[in-house]
Amino acid sequence: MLETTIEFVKPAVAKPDTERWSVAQIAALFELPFSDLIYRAQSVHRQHFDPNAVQISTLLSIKTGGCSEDCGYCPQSARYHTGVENEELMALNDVVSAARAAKESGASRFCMGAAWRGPKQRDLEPVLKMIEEVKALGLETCATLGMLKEGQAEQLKEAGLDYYNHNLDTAPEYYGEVISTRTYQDRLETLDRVRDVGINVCCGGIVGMGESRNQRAGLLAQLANMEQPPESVPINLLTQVEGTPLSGTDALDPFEFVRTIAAARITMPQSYVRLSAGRERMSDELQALCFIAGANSIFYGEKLLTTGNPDVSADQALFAKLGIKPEQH
Ligand code: SAM
Ligand code: DTB
Ligand code: SF4
Repeated sequence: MLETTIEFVKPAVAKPDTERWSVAQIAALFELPFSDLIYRAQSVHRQHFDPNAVQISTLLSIKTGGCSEDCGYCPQSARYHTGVENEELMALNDVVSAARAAKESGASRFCMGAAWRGPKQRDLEPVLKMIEEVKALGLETCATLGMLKEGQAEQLKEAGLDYYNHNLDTAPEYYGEVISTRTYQDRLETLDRVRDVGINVCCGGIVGMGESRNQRAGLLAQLANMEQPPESVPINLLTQVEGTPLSGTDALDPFEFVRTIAAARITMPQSYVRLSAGRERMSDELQALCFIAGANSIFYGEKLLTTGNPDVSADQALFAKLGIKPEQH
């Protein structure tokens, strides 16, 4: 198949040309013999992080389903028949109880997700209250609410939001195959708004959507070449949900997934690389390889937003077997 390559979509603030990773350089990392790549990633990891500490975040879907967007991977889009019902925004008390439970089971960050194209002002106000109360429990706060309009990032910052998650999802040239209702540029604008008000950026993507290796490298180039790369980089392995357009996509080779983690670690040495969606279908051994390749964050708790995640007891057993300790903030 003929593949067009867009080298890099320049965000408003990007690294100078001399400091950038080219897509070809990142693709060359993917081509390394597996041991050489892992050795390099683990060496970089040890220069910047405790190799035996993993940050843990718990996710809660505060507003599930009925989303207007057409993201081809997403069970929450109203356009696909996936069995996910359209629910209202959760009540404040229920969110705070879930956050308290997450803290008790060892999470240091609580991430609230909403199936919105972006928040309307009347949506944002109750979420600001949730952020304030979750923060008051002594947890780091994170939210993922879609695109932000002018002035909204300021309000989130004011409420005490520590991180905003907004993913680029894939390389610019593959993006149009997956989503049509918002552009890559829209996403970069939201990320700039978040960065400008001093909220930490959580931004990554999904692999296993049928993209090429070059396109996986292209996603990483886009992230690594931001003037300030994201503090947190979630790497999701597509969770295929029946009814979504991407259901039935050929599964990604697990070693290719580990290579993606390693390349993320090498190109973004100071970022937390989060092993995100897809862990439920990964063996302990595969997850251990991901940690060795530089992943140092996970989503913890039995559910992601609408799909499953490993049992807390399974994660605790895995951490014990590997001598990994949860990182405190
Ligand atoms: N609606 C908001 C938005 O799209 O920005 C926030 C929630 S949205 C579900 C957050 C992210 O979850 C998406 O950007 C995508 O990267 C990830 N995601 C959604 N469905 C997924 C799936 N089936 N497999 C892997 N990742 C998925
Ligand atoms: C991210 O990168 N992955 C999380 C979080 N950010 C919001 C979401 C994964 C969702 C997986 C599909 C679901 O559970 O609905
Ligand atoms: Fe909506 Fe977010 Fe799902 Fe896209 S990823 S359909 S914006 S909930």
